[in-house]
Amino acid sequence: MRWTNRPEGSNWGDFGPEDQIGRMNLLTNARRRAGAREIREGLAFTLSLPLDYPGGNTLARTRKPPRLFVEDFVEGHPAFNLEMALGDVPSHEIMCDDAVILYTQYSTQWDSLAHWGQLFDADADGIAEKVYYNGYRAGVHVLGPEQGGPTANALGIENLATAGVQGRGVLVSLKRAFGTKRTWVGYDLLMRALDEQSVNVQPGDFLLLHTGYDEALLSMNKVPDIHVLEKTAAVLDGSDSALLKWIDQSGIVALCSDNMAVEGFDFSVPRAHGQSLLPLHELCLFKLGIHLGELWYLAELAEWLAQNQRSAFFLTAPPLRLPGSVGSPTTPIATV
Ligand code: UVW
Repeated sequence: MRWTNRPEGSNWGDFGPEDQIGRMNLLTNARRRAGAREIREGLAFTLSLPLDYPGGNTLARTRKPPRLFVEDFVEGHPAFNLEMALGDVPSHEIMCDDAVILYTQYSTQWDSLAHWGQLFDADADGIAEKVYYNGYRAGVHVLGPEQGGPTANALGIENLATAGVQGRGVLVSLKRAFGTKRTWVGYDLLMRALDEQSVNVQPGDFLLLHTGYDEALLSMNKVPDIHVLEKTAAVLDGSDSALLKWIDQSGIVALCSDNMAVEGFDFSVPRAHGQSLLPLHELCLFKLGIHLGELWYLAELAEWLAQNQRSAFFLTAPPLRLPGSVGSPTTPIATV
């Protein structure tokens, strides 16, 4: 057993001692079939930004735009627009190959359960250690450069990739409910928006929040203005315990949004020692194994759903099956 103590309010062990996908275990065959029944028109929406958005790295210093490059096919001959030949005999064919340096959490992405952990005394020895969901440990399972990493040998994003990420999605438009100014949405406001838009959230659902942040970001043409964006669009208020309780009890398998972190954060506000910086991350990724999707492009889907008085659809959103990675780009598709 990796842990003796489990965090208060966590579900560690409930899906088995070796579980690495958390609430995604609730995505059963029956729930996938229920999701597929939401397809009425066959119309599909791509829910990814172009992966070179937001642009630059001012929004998150450690996350940079993708960089494409090419290797030489033979020395001095890059494998791009390359005329092919077999030995000395030219053919009429040309070819391109490429490669990319991809910061996995730069743009439209999934956070894996190894993205956010905590100093917590899981082994009950009186000393807090660095642990992630279900007691997987930093330095033992999630390895930093000093241990030969970076690699998440447990909880890596490949676990989500093999979980069959298809099911019933529901979208609530926080933009429609609260406009495009920064609004901190706790339990009461979220319930109001769900109610006004007749969104029926069921266990096993993917809950998508459209805030309008995606449109603001796209309008900035890859030169994002962080000061404007900090005041733009709704964010969930992770400090609201009633909201956290509802997320737990709702049975959702994932929470996805068009903004940076689903929840709001303001690191300029002083905090008490040990107080969580991102309480919704703590609840979802560390305690319950609810995956977070961020920077999704939801504007067109939100618009169509509003015009058609609908909120549910079939969602397909696998990450890359990239062993050891703590996040991944995704190109989700909603079919209505
Ligand atoms: C943070 O570090 C805030 O991460 P993310 O928004 O990708 O969850």
